[in-house]
Amino acid sequence: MSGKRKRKVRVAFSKNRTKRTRSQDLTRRALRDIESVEDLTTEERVSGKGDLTRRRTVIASGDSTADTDQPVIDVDETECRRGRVLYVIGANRCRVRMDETGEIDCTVRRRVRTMARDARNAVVAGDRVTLRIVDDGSGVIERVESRTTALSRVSGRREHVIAANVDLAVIVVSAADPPLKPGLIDRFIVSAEQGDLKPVVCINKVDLDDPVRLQPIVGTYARLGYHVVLASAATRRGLSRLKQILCGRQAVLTGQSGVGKTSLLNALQPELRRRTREVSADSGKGRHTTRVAEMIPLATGGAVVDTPGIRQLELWDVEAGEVEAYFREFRPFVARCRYPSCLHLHETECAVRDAVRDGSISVSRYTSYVRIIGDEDGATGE
Ligand SMILES: Nc1nc2c(ncn2[C@@H]2O[C@H](COP(=O)(O)OP(=O)(O)O)[C@@H](O)[C@H]2O)c(=O)[nH]1
Ligand SMILES: [Mg+2]
Ligand SMILES: [Zn+2]
Repeated sequence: MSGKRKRKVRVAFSKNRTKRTRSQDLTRRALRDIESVEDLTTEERVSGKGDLTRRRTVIASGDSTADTDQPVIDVDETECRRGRVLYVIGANRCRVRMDETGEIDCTVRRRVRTMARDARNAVVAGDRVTLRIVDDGSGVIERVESRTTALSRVSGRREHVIAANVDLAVIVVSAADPPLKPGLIDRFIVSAEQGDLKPVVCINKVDLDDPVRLQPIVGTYARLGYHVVLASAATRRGLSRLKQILCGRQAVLTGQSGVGKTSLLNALQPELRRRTREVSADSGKGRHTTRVAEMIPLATGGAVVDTPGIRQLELWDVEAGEVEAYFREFRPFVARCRYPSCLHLHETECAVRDAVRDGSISVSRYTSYVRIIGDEDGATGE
């Protein structure tokens, strides 16, 4: 929870440099004298963002709550109920689970939408809301409470909040199909840390690979202090551990599409029977996948938000100098760099790069760091 944290102010700035080359250069230069770096260009696809007007986050001084975008609206509480948004239906409607009992379809009152930073996403899964029940039995959302945490990504040029008020981000990847990319785990970790969520790494589909091969990756994240779960929705391996981690918590399952997020939820709570990517047996066609983020209350207490796949994760507004903060193992070293503003790329007397050389920081983590900084300089990788 982040009652107090620095306030982020977003400012637009335009860029029309040729960044692709620059960012690749940057990566190469930074990694040149560090051993055992594989060919960077084949390991991950990098795609340009184009010449956009982009936005940057400026950390402003002073304390504030995580969400400063929702001004307080005065509502006559006596005729209102409180609830939690389960999922959004189109532009202006959502399904809400009320605190006392029952679920209800709601519309979002216009003034709530106009006051939200992003009117298209005035409410998201996990939002706590105050609503009034109207004559036809449906609800009208009168107020959205400040978000304590928010997992976001970029959609087009805009911030898209995926889930609010959750404290764990279970980053689901698969051992195979789609293949495991550590760089992607690191990106999801950054976006979780940025939204004040605690990351958990879950490697699913371990039935498709030799778990011994996964040990180095498990080691990397376990050493950082993150929970790592080897799981299989198919064989139920790791499910009791996952259940334990989720029990009583507010979590979001995040990760690429097809890694088995929905399958894991179904395996944890079979009565859900949520649709996965399987081809439907009767029609033999139609691929059903998770289309919207949906909060699902767990029988064990707590709730999990299942999210649609993210094909290309775009980080929301991370400033280059801010990235090091989300690589927790860098922290002991950054203070020892010669330059206070060191980005640990090609500055001299950089303690972070020394730590990579002597093995205290893993090359794969450092590579992810350099790529993320490179993206801020223009390009976005998957
Ligand atoms: N072999 C294997 N396949 C799995 C496992 N978990 C999910 N799948 C398959 O992976 C595909 C995608 O699963 P789905 O749950 O829709 O992924 P999501 O997009 O992350 O929600 C489906 O065909 C699942 O049957 C697993 O543990 N092992
Ligand atoms: Mg799904
Ligand atoms: Zn440095």
